Amino acid sequence: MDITRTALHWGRYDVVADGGRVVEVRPVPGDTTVSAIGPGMPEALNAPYRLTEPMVRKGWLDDGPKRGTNHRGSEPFVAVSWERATELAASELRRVIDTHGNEAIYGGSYGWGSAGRFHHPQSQIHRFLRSLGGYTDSTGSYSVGAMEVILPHVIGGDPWSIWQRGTMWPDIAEHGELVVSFGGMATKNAQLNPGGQGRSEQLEWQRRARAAGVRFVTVSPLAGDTAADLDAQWLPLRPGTDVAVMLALAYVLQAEGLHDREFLATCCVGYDRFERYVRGLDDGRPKTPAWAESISGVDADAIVDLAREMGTRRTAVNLSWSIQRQDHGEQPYWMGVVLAAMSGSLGRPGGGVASGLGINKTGVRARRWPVASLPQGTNAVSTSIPVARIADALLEPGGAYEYNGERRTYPDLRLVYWAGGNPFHHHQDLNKLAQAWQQPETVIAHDSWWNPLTRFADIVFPVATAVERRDIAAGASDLSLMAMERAVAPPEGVRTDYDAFAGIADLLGVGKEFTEGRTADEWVDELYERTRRTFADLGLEAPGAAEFWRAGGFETPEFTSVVAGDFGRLRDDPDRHPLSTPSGRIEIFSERIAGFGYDDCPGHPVWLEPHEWLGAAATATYPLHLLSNQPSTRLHSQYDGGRLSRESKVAGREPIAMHPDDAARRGLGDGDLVRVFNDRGSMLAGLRVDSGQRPGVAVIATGAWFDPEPAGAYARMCRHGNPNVLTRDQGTSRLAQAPAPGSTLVEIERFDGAVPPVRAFVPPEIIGRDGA
Ligand SMILES: Nc1nc2c(c(=O)[nH]1)N[C@H]1C(S)=C(S)[C@@H](COP(=O)(O)OP(=O)(O)OC[C@H]3O[C@@H](n4cnc5c(=O)[nH]c(N)nc54)[C@H](O)[C@@H]3O)O[C@H]1N2
Ligand SMILES: Nc1nc2c(c(=O)[nH]1)N[C@H]1C(S)=C(S)[C@@H](COP(=O)(O)OP(=O)(O)OC[C@H]3O[C@@H](n4cnc5c(=O)[nH]c(N)nc54)[C@H](O)[C@@H]3O)O[C@H]1N2
Ligand SMILES: [Mo]
Repeated sequence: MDITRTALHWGRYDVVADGGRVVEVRPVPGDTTVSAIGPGMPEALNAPYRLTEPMVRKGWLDDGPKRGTNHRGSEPFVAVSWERATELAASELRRVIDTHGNEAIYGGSYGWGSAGRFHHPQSQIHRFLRSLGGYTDSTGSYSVGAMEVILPHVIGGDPWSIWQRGTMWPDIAEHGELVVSFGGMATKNAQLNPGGQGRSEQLEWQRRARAAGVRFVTVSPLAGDTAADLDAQWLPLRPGTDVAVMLALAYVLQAEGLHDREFLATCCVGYDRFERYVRGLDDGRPKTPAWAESISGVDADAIVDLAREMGTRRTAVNLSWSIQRQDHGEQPYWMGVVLAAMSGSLGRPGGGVASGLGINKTGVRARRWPVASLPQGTNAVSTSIPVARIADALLEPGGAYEYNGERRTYPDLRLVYWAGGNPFHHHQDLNKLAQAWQQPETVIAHDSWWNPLTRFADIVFPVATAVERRDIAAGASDLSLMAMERAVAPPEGVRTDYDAFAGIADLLGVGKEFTEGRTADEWVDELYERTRRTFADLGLEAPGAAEFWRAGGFETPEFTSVVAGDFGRLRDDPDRHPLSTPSGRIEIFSERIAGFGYDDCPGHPVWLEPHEWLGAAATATYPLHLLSNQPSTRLHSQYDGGRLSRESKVAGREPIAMHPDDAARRGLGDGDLVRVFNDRGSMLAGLRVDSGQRPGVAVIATGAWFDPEPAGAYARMCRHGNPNVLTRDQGTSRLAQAPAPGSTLVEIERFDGAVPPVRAFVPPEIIGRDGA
C-alpha cells in the first residue's frame, strides 16, 4: 500500500494505492470540514467507462470532416494509437487554419477542470491554441454571466470585483446585525473551492456571525438553502420574483422615510427617477408589499417588517448567484445594489451588499498570496462569443446578435476543441445543442471518461486525472499552498493534457514554443520557484522546494487584513474616491444602458416578467417551476459515477424533489420513477417528496450524465435526469446574453412506459482498432 497526499477542489486527501490502483481516498487526519465526494472517487477512477486509448468516431474516420450531416453522439468509435490520433488532430488543425483561418477554431472550452496550477486544462488548451495562431474564445461564465456585465455599469470595477468589494464575514461578525440572503447560502456549495480547498472556512464564519447575534433571513423557494443552526427566518418565494420583493422593500423604506437620503444624493445617481418608478408615479402601479405579494407569494406584512428592520439595523444584502441565472438576471443584481444603497448600510462595516456568501470562500477573505500559473500567451484572434451563446453560434454562422451595447455577428466555426468543461452538462436545451453540435466539421475533446462530451466528439484523447499527476494547488482566497503528489501513474494508454498538446504542437512545428523545452514535472518545479520569488518580493519567505514537497504544502499568513471596501471610501468622500462608473457614483440610473435602448434591460432596475415563471399563462400546461441547482454529491457532472453520487440516486435516476401537496395531486409517492417534461424535452428522475420547499416548485440537481434514449416513443428523453434537456437556451437579455436555466416550467407524471436502463456509464460501441 502506498499513501500519497494530494489536494482537490473538494479538499485534501490521502490517496491509498495498491498495485498501481487507487483503492481508497480518505480525508487528511484532523480535517473535519472535508467533503464526502473524495472517498467515493475510486469507483470512477477504476471504472470500465474510463478512457484508456485514443478514439476516433467511425463516421469521421471513414468519411472525413463534414458539415452539418454528422451523427455525433450515436455512432461507434474506432480505437487508434496515440501516434495516429496525434497525426489526425494535427493535420485537421492545419487544414482548418489554412482553409478558414484561426477564427474558425472554437477554443472557448468553458468549464471546470481539476485542481492544479500547471495541469489546469483551460490554461493548457489556450496556451496550445495561441501557439498555433489563436482561436475564437468565450467571454463570461455560466456562474455569474449576468452579474459580470451589469455590475461594472452600476458600481464600476472589473466583472468579478464584487467578490473583493462585497461585505465580508469578519466585518459581519463584528459589526453586522442582519443578513438578508436572496437565494440563501446553501451549505452544500461551501464544500468546494476552485483550484483546491485547503480547509473549508465558510460555515465556521456563518456560525461565528450567528454566535455574535447576527439574524439571518432566507428569501428562497427552499428552506434548506441556509444551515439549520443559523435559525434563519424563511420567506418562501416563487422562483424568479426576487426583484418584486426588493422593490417592495424599497417602497417601504421610501414611504417610511427610512431611506438613506444623503447617501443616495451624494454617492449615487438617478435615485429620483427610480423613486418615481417605485411609487408608480408614471405607470400608475406603486410597488407596494401587496403588489409584491401578488407576484412573489411572500407575505406583505413580512415584507413591511423586514424593510423596517433593514432600514434601522446594520444589514448585509446577500445575492446568491442563482438569482441571476435566469431570465432578466441582470435585474436582481442591479436592484440588490440599489436596495443596499437605500438601506443606509452600504459603505458601513458589516453592512452593504455581497454576492455569493455561502459559496466556496466568498466573504471569508478577499485575496490570497499570488501563485504562479502556466503562462497562456496572447490570442492573435480577437473574436469571442458570450459563453452561453454556443449553440446559436454553431447554428447561425454570420448571424447577428446584440451584446452589451454592441451589434455583433457569430464567427464561422469549423472546428471545436474542448479540454476542461462539459457542454453536455452545462448548456441549456441539450436537444438543441445536440443538433447544433452536428454543424462543425470536427470536434476534438480531452477527458478521462466516456461521458457526454467525449461521446459527442470525433477525436478523443484519454487524459490523466488529478491523482495521476504531480502539481501545486492553490484555491481562490485560500491560505494553503498545497503539494499534489502523483498517487498512481495514469492507466496504460492514458497521458496528460500537456503531453497530448505537446505531441500535436511538435507535428505542427511549434513544439518548442509550447513546451519551452520543459517536461510537465519541470514546469511544476518552475512554477513553484516563480511563486517563491513572488512571495519573496512581497516579503514572505516560502520553504525551498524539497521542504515544500516533504511537508506536503505551506500555509501562508493572511495576505491583506480585511479593510472597509471602496463603498466605505465612497461614503466618506465621493469626490476624492469616485467609483469607475461614468458618473463616478453608484448608477441607480445608467445613461449608458438607457442609451442601448433594450426593452429587456432599461435604464434602471425594473420588474420584468420572466418568459417562464409561476405567473405565466404557460402554467396551464406546465404548472411546476423547475429549479436545477448545484449538486451536493458532485462538482457539477464530475464524479457522477463516484460512490457518493451513485448512492444518492432514486430508482437509479437523479432525485427530484417536490412538495407533498404537488405529489398527492398527481398520485405520486416517494421513490416513484417520474417523467418530467415540457416542449423542449423530457427526462426520467426518481421522486423525493419534501415539505421543505414551496409548493409549485420541483428541484433537481444538475450533473447527471446526459443519457438520451435513441429512438421509439420516448426518443431523446434523458433516461438519467439531466435537467438541461428541459431548460431554455435564451440569453438573460441583450445586455449580458447570459444563461438562464432558472426560468423553466415543467409538468411531472408517473412513468408508466417500459423502463429503459440507464446507459450513461456504459461505453459506446468500439468497433476494431485502426491500423491493427
Ligand atoms: N441547469 C443548470 N445548468 C447549469 C447550472 C445550473 O445551475 N443549472 N450551473 C452552471 C454553472 S454555475 C457552471 S460553473 C457549469 C459547470 O459546467 P462544467 O464546468 O462544464 O461542469 P463539470 O462537470 O465540472 O465539467 C468539467 C469536465 O472537465 C473534465 N475534467 C476534469 N479535470 C480535467 C482535466 O484535468 N483535463 C481535462 N481535459 N478534463 C478534465 C471532467 O471530467 C468534466 O467532464 O454548469 C452550468 N450549468
Ligand atoms: N457541492 C457543490 N458546490 C458547488 C458547486 C457544485 O457543483 N457542487 N458548484 C459551484 C459553482 S461553479 C457555482 S457557480 C456556485 C453556484 O452557487 P449558486 O448559484 O448560489 O447555487 P445554486 O445551488 O444553483 O442555487 C442556490 C439556491 O438558490 C435558490 N434559488 C433558485 N432560484 C431562485 C430564485 O429565483 N430566487 C431565490 N431567492 N432563490 C432561488 C435555490 O433554492 C438554490 O438551492 O456553487 C459552487 N458550489
Ligand atoms: Mo459556476
